Amino acid sequence: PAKKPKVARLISSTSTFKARRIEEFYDLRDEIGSGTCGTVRRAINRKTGEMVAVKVIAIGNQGGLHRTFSKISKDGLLDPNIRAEISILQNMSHPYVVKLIDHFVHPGKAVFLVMELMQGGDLFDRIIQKGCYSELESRRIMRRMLAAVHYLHEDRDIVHRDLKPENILCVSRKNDIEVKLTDFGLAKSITEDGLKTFCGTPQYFAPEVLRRRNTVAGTGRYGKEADIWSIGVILYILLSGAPPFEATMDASSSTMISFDGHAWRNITDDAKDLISRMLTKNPSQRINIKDACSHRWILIEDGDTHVHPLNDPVVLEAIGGTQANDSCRNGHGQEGPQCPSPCDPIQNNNEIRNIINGGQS
Ligand code: 3AM
Repeated sequence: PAKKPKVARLISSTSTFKARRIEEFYDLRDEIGSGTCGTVRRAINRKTGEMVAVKVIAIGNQGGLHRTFSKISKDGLLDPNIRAEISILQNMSHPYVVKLIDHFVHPGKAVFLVMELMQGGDLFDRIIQKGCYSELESRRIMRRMLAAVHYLHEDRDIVHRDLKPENILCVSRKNDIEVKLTDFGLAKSITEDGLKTFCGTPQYFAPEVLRRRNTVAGTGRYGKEADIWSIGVILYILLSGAPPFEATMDASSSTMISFDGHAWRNITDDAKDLISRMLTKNPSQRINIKDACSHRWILIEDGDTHVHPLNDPVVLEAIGGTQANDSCRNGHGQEGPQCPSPCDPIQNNNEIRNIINGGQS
């Protein structure tokens, strides 16, 4: 009998990956956007009509996708990193984490991650459009992101390692608050020793991550605390429309954070206290995720119906099935109050984009 080709034998030997063709199950449509990991396209489930987003990670130099090929070799074998990303996503179930619905491997060509469709674009673009968020809105976004990170850190022992506004997606165009975390391309299960690989986006790097990079032998380690630092940077940007540190790689290890600018005039001390605790340089003194979720600024009663991370897991599971659509499930159809600190979006735009991107695409 004819021997099965080597590649097919190896692919089918990894139970996680199915050699099914995506076209049989999904009608691939227009491109939504592109990132460092390839393109994201809209698609429709042929059976149910459900609209989804499909992240296409190409192998080889096809269709203008040139960037991620090192992840999969040309003979179609999956790189352990991408295998790890899929495995992390497959086991993820949380109302504030973008859901992986399915995945397809086309040996030698591409990997397709079928994801829950987020209709509202990313938080980065929202910040650029709005200039900055009001304190009420920022708190509501933070609650959701802290709940997602609480799930990663406490329930799954995973560090995201690339928390930034580009990886926070909005459920709908009409709503500024309902957000979910995505892109686990750099996420890792934490070991007792802590993580050693240097990765992420410079603007959001914690000092201990920078220190590790600057050590020749790379002996430094970093863990969950680095994610908290990144959230602190995001909160600072939400409230002020500007980043806390210069884009240079060493800024966060040498500069004190300042709340001096005009934008901070009307921000409460509680908000500043949480930011200071998140942006504490010594990781062992930095606030942890549990305490951040229970910080008094986060717990202020403001009518938000957000799912608290310490709620019953059964409640979380029930709400986790909610699909993205144009009407907010929490009744936040209306925009929150306007930003109390008058910031000038046009003046800030280019500067923010440059600084946030930290010189990276
Ligand atoms: O290229 P832009 O920034 O417009 O918002 C994400 C980004 O768009 C979008 O794809 C681009 C590359 O990451 N994106 C990622 N995941 C998505 C999803 N699940 C998504 N859009 C909708 N649903």
